[in-house]
Amino acid sequence: MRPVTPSGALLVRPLLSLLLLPGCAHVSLAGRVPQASAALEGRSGSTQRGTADFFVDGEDVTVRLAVSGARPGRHGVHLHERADCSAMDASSAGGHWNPGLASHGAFEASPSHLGDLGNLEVAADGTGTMLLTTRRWSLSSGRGDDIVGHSLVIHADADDVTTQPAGNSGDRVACGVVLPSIMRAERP
Ligand SMILES: [Cu+2]
Repeated sequence: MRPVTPSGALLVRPLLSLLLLPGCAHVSLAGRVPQASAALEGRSGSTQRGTADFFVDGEDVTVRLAVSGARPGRHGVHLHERADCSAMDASSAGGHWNPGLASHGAFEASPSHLGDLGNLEVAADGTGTMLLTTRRWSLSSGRGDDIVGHSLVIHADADDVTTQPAGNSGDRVACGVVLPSIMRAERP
């Protein structure tokens, strides 16, 4: 269908947003190149896959997480300390990224770890997306709040954002190292 009148054109936007539902998370970041990404691979027996893309806009850092082949339900998501997903249970990623030595909590809660991202909701079809923006992180700054050099981990269970030190979120079922993007389209 091709809109030929102004009123017809108004229909295009809602139709497009229907086409861009979970699994294709380009809704608000269309055309932007991530400055860093983590390619997520299944661990602890999971075959799920996914991508976490990180975008910088002034002081804001946005993470867009998308997974497929995951178990439906809520899953704790954290940035873990070490850039190493090599272990089959992702234990090589170490504990939560927590340079401030704070207590574990919800995303951006006070207190919380710098790596606390809350929970990812996975739908019945095994896909899930998550979009969060924060000013607590930087990217390729070399500072203590730099997300590069850590790993993004998805857990088998929901993060209760209360239990120390990791929200009782169970096995590590996906892991990916955060790496600066090769494509630097937004850099001079
Ligand atoms: Cu974790």
